[in-house]
Amino acid sequence: MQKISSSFFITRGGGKGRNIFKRVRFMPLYSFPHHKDLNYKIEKHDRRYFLHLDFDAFFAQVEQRDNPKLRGKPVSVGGNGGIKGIVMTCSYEARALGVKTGMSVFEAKQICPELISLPCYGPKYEAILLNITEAFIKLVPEDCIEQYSIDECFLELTPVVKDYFDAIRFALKIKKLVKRMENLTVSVGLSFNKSYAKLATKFRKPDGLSVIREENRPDIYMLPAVKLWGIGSRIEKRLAMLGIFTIGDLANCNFHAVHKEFGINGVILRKIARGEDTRIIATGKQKRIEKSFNHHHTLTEPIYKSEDVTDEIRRIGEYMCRKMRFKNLAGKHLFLTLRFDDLGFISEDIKLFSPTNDERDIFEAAMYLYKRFPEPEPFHKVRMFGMTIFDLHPITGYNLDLFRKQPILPYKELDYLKEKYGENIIRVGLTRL
Ligand code: DCP
Ligand code: CA
Ligand code: CA
Repeated sequence: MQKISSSFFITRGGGKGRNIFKRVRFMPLYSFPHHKDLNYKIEKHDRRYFLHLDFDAFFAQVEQRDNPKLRGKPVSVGGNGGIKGIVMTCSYEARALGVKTGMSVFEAKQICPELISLPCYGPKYEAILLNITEAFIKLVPEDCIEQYSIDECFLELTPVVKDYFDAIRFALKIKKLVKRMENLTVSVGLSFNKSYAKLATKFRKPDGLSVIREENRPDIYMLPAVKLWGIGSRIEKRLAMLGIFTIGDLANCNFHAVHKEFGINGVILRKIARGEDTRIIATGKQKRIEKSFNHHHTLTEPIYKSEDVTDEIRRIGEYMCRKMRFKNLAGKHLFLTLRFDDLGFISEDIKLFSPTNDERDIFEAAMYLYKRFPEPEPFHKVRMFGMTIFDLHPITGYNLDLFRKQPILPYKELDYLKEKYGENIIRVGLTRL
């Protein structure tokens, strides 16, 4: 099962409330379908059943659930609870009065003076989808569950249903289960591919259940193209310039015209419009592996003293290793880049014997590279430190090299502490044993 966590978006330091706000805002809510996820060996899915689930007015509904006084009232979530900030979402009562996601709270209050604006509490919302997807494991195989965003998931029902009637019964069961577990309503869409299922969810909200079957194609083709997954207002405008307004226009348009305008993404959009989305449930296993990680840090005051430079290299290495561990990857090819005040960028690289995400190895390799650079001096100080790691390998444990002489460190626990209390709470000593 693929799980999304926003913990990597937490900024270092800063007040608690700010972090919570950032955690949610920076979640990758809508990613463009990637062409590598499509299966080009088949033209379209045949007799497969995908269910898409999306919570109604998510953050607002949760707040109304937790405080009965807010029920039936126009409520918005986002901002600091006063008039500052942005409306991240609002209850259906507020929507009826003209409040919209993305407005400033100030603007929303002018349109709807009785609006109750609440601050956002990210961790509470994040836990909900995790809870219900855990429960789904009892109903469908684990690799049929994909968390897509903070309030959305896909389920493939093909292994557990035999036709649409069965699938609808199953969808109703899921809706009831969510209501019983979390006391929240969801809207669901059912179809033979993921994009059409996601499209169907929007048809009836709140608490809806909609189905798109093969024979509904003429109705789907009449809808505006912007309703499709991956099409936002900017792409909508560019499509309009090609004379494409509806899903049907996109489905029937000239292949080369969209390819010329959007490249491979145009081809994907056309396929999605035609109901030829051949993606399957994305589990952690099928996830594309990152090709490289890099991080650059520019100092406000350039440095030259050996201990300062060493400390900066060590810090950047620690950060890179934490990033790799978070993604369960280990790298083998390391680049160190420095920018000197007078010499410009200089880069050196080294290939390691085995992939690692242990900061002791990365620090040692980086220091070995650093010795190849001209030594920083008061008249040529270092302004920027950069590290890139290529040749990434997926790992299951933390240390791959069984013959290593150093003790294995509890990196999982260390990372947890850093995530919770900030980068500086704990550091690994680098003196070799
Ligand atoms: N969200 C956010 N920033 C955005 C959009 C949404 O922080 N730009 C948050 C608030 C939403 C949640 O993500 O409650 C889910 O987003 P949706 O787009 O699914 O919107 P809602 O669930 O609020 O409403 P709907 O009933 O239309 O799905
Ligand atoms: Ca939603
Ligand atoms: Ca959503």
